[in-house]
Amino acid sequence: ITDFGIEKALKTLGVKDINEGTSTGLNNFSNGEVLESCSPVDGLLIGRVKTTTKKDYENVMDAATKAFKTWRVMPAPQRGEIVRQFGEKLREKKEALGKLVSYEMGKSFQEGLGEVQEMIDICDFAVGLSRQLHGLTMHSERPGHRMYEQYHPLGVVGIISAFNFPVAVWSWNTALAWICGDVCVWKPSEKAPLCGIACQNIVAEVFAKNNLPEGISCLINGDYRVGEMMTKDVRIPLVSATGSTRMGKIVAQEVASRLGKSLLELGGNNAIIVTPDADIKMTVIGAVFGAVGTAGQRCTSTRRLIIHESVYDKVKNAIVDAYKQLRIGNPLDENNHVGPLIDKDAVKMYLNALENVVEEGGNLVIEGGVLNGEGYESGCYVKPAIAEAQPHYKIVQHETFAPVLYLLKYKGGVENAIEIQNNVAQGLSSAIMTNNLREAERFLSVQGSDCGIANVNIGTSGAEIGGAFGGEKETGGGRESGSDAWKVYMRRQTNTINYTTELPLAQGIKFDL
Ligand code: UN1
Repeated sequence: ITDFGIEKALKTLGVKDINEGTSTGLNNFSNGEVLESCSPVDGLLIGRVKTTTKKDYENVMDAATKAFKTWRVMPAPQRGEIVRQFGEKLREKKEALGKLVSYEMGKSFQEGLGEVQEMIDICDFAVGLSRQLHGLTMHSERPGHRMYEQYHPLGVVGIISAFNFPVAVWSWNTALAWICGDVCVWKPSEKAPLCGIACQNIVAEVFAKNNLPEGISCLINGDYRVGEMMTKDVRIPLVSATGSTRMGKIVAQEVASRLGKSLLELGGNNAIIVTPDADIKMTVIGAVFGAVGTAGQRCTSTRRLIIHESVYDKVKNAIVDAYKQLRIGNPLDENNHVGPLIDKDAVKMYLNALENVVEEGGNLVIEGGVLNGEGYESGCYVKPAIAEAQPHYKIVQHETFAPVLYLLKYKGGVENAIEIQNNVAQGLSSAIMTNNLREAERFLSVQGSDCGIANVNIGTSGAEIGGAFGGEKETGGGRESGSDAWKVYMRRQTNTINYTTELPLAQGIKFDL
């Protein structure tokens, strides 16, 4: 196996053979069982991380709650300065971190770099935002009174992230939470724990240099049992969780039962509508990248193409041709387009999906299958597949986290395509390919897409950090990243101040003593 600079990257990031996977590298080491991280790229062990026990977790929460007391009184623009320094460090380590992301979870190195770029971008966004945590002022109905609202930090924010964006999702949450004055406890995916260690090492350097407690950013490791410590913990007012709808429902119920807040980013079943007025070349680029990028393991991955019957064959042939050009292999090798799936369980789910779609009557136009032999020793490399299917098939209604694309045909007006597109349980991302203004506007209108993201002449994946990111229905309803997503990390307070010597009551109530 060629090294592709992995050893050097691990060294740059301070990732060791055995990593003490808890909060502050200084005195809070983990004592739980050891988690092994094997690369889906070559099947080799990359490193090990100790998991967090209940007792370790208590130490982490002590560090976090203490750190909050220091952090919350620091003016927001000064917190922004710390986030700026964090962004600078990420720029320095972009190549190394992008490489680790690629090696630990299997996305292409280009996409690994893209993910780190999203981290840098959200830091820049957060720095500016640190001077814009605005509330409104309003006119009081009483004379000599002033009324306004302000936003205060919430406290300790819990972050649970998934393997597919093992570093960026954390940063969207944490960069905003930090400038808002919160401290964070992060449980990365147990499938990509070294990415968590690398990020913690980067941020720890920044806090140390500024004489700030590392408890502002805490790391815990392990499976759902460790996540559960946070969902049940009343000291954590907000849990932000990214992952499957199944996981999200459990988190939502746990957190709601103690009346905490949750921010959920769950599954998608994203479609591109291709109308008779679509630019076919753009459609192919958008659809193919959307379906096979990150080996179909983005929550924004394109799963369904809803194509008008009049252009169906043309679009199908163009996409099938493009799939024939795809190179599958080591994602660190920039000649390849598609890397491995995360693990063998994911390969099983992929194979199940192919079996199911055929059982339900679908037709595989690109067959798929698992790759064996030299370069594919990990057993996680699969061929992206395409199936002609019907919208109502169970498997088409389901999010399979793999490169399986379903081709669906629609007849008549764009409203029929929109109906098919909306007729699934999930509501994350959606797109229409058309040069027809009427179709595009209809798609964006109240009668249009019901998703959190609706694009015109762009695919479903690759959202920019400046917009609020998230979706409706089983996607969970949360919004992260840009726009006013910061508000979820703060508590809102309405203040009324009387600067007179009288105490008039609101609503004109007379109460003479
Ligand atoms: C995810 O898959 O969890 O829009 C996030 C995109 C990326 C984020 C995906 N910016 O594809």
